[in-house]
Amino acid sequence: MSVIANSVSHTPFGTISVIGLGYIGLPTAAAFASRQKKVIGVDINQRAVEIINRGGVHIVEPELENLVKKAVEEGFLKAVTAPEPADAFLIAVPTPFKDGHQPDMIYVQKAVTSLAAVLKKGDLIILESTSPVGATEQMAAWLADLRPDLRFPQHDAAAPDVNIAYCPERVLPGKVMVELIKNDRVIGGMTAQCSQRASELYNIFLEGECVVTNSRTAEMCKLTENSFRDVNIAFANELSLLCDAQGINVWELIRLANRHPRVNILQPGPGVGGHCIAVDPWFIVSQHPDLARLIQTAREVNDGKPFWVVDKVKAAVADCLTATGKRAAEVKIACFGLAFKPDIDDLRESPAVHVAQLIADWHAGETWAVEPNVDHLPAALENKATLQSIENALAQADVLVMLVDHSAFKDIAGEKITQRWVVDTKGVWR
Ligand code: SAJ
Repeated sequence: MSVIANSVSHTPFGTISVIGLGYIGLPTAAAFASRQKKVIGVDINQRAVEIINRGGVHIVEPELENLVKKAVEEGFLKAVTAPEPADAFLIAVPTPFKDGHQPDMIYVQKAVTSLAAVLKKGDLIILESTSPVGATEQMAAWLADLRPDLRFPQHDAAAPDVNIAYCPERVLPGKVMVELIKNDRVIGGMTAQCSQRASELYNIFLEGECVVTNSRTAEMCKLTENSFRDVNIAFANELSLLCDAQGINVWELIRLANRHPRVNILQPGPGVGGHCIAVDPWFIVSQHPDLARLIQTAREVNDGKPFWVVDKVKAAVADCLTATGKRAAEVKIACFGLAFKPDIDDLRESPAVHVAQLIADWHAGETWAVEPNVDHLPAALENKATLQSIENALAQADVLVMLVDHSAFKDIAGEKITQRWVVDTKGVWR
């Protein structure tokens, strides 16, 4: 491992192309454009391309809209639906998993196929999408098949026509524009020269360091970071089950244990969501199911948590029926929070939505969702639940289910919660 200083400078990159204008690609394109680089953003989503070319954004991320607007107005950023020639190509397309938790590299393959047509000698290609180990070598093999006229690093490490590197994104949704600039960057070139070139590219806007390794280590590094977090959250979630069985307050327990100088336990919740932490560990497991036992178990613990929460809700409702004499159809259950984590509006892959859906499918009465960050329900809850205000839920619901520790929920004063049946997965109203 070595660190490349920010001062390195060789042939400048005239035009930079970012393929995939989602949560990572668009902020990255905007970051280059903000440094007065000519940036071509590519996305197959025509609507997104039109919005960006009008200076708008199709995703919510603090500071992003202003940057995109300025970049488009000043002529540094344009969006298109098919690649055009450039000096560097960054691929930031989704890598979901398919059946059996196998990584699905189809979007990377499509991006590579489309850019191959405009590739020329001297270009740099960087894969940023979270990928299984070996994906960069696979990408280089696809390119060699598509462009037999060019020499790639696997053929000529000393002087390839095209440099290739894997450089994972590591930014936290909600803080992307800060972390993109400040975080250190792991640079996994197929050769030392590829790493050098990739570092030069990121140093256009990076304030963190470029830390150089090979492509396989860089691929594994990204998977490791998110698996580490998943395993640690699973530990907290497992503790919450154990504490419940023992009549112990898990949040107090964690607070106490964390007073130890070498213990730092994360927080339990209704499960793990988002598009990264609940997905990426499977990329390790799928390649080595026999070895990745802890990582797989952590996934199972976290994926099992929503079902445990629903069992708690069922028990609360049963108790409520006995105590009040109401029929199930008369009981209102209010789910507080639908986002995949606090203070964001992103409901995709959210354990809170999963819990609300399971409750709505089971419950004979009304299921209410309280989510101040959205103005309509996701498809999974359409015709099953209704969106309600905090006030209505507190005034009228029989059972409260706390799923996301949004600031607006943490601010609710204890005396306003008069319900006897509260299932609090975040320890906010304890
Ligand atoms: N969560 C808990 N307990 C905790 C922390 C988180 O239950 O103590 C839950 C959250 O509620 C959420 C899920 O975990 O449902 C994931 O949230 P997160 O904030 O841990 O992570 P993401 O998915 O927003 O972003 C992660 C980050 N990875 C790491 O922190 C190692 C980010 O740096 C990555 O760039 C991002 O994944 C990604 O794109 O891979």
